[in-house]
Amino acid sequence: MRYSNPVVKGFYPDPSVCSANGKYYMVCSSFQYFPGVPLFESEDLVNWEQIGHVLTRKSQVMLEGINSSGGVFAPTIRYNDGRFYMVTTNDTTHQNFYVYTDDIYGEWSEPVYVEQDGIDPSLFFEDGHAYFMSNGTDSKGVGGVVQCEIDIATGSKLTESRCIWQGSGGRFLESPHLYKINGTYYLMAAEGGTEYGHMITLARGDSVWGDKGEKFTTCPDNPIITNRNKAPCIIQGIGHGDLICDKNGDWHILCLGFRQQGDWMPYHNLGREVFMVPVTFTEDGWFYAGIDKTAEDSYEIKGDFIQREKRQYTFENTDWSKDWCFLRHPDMNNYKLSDGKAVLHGTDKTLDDVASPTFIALRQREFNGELTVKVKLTDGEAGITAFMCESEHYDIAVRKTESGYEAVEKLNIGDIKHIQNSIPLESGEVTLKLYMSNYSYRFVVVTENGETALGSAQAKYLTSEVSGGFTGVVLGLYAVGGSAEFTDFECTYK
Ligand code: 6LW
Repeated sequence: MRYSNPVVKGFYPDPSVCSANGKYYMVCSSFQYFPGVPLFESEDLVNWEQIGHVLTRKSQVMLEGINSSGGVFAPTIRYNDGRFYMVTTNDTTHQNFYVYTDDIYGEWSEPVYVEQDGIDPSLFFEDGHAYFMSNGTDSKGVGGVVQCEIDIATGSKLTESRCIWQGSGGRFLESPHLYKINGTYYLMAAEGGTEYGHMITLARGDSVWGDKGEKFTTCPDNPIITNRNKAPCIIQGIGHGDLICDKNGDWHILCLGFRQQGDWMPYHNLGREVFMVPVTFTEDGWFYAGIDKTAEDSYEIKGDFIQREKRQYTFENTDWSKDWCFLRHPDMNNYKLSDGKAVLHGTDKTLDDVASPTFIALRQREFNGELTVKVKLTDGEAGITAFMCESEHYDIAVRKTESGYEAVEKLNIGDIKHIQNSIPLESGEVTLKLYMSNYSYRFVVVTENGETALGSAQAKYLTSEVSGGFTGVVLGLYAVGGSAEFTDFECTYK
């Protein structure tokens, strides 16, 4: 069959994948959002269903007061001896830790910390030994891919941390993963930074520590995939990936990439998404990805199945604990989430605060679509937000005023906080609509008198190119300073 990329759309960066019991499992970064580390399952590597999150309890991860794009960085998932491990970094507290479970559908353990610095940790298991690597600094102060052997029961180091590879010369060496294939140890990583220069690079050795137990040997044909010289091309930033062998013995890399808004519009608001590219081994024992070492929007994979795509998201067909996310550590007393209805109790925390305002969101999956929701406000302010981070977000809301109610459209772009439009309303009960396209968001209020356009704003300001950081736009429902009931939610993509 022929599949289309991305295989998972929207802000799901830094994919890591493993296979177990005839299925595939994938995790992604979650930064300031809670629960942390979305967890997916697949039968075929093309169709991915989110089955939950790994970090579901506050005790597993500290997110209090953390900055946007801080918190939970690139995770790795591995399966060994009947047990799943997820290892990650809390970049805000500078801690590397792993959690584990024997039941992929159940809860994961409390964190086990490893005293090695750096980000993007990974695990490699062999013959009863567990190796921990990260992009950090070794015991002698040498930076690069750094590895130690650990006691997997306690996280304690059994050897010193040693630099095993310094990459192929690109900046920001990250996301190292080690694999043993036909007796050779392959070390795959990303370089170039998670932007337009991103790439995946390769090294190999004859032991877990590299050739002659010393250092890994760099592949002469790096990078093994990048889209940095591909233009005009919507798909950019290809890098940070994990290697997986399918049931037919074919190899693939699941990696991150992003779709820029247009051929000549190098901004991406959907965040970094999951792409899959085929892998080819060469006669000299190296491998590369993609047909010509670039990522395309579709590929052939063996098998007779279809690629399913969800185009419509409602309260009824989503799961509050799987599909939706909160900011930092939410106080669940402020949320009543039931069949077909969300009642949100706002606090004094707003979307501009580095805190946990009353807010619940889905990832924006496509450029083009529309979101509709009925809001019944009693007091304060409540509405929809296209949310990149606390400094960049667009909101359409109902507000209580001294004399009644109003609908308001608010643009927040860095230091510019602008109310673009507001109209009086007869009651606090109204339908709000957000129209999305490649280049803009449009805001509409629906009353008995029909649709009233409040205005529009350019999508390019809700991007990493403007905001910096590593997240993408999520579509949130929020309340501040009062309570509101949300019903008839529908988000549909074209
Ligand atoms: C992550 C690094 C990266 O730790 O971005 O694209 C960082 N790669 O590997 C944050 O996602």
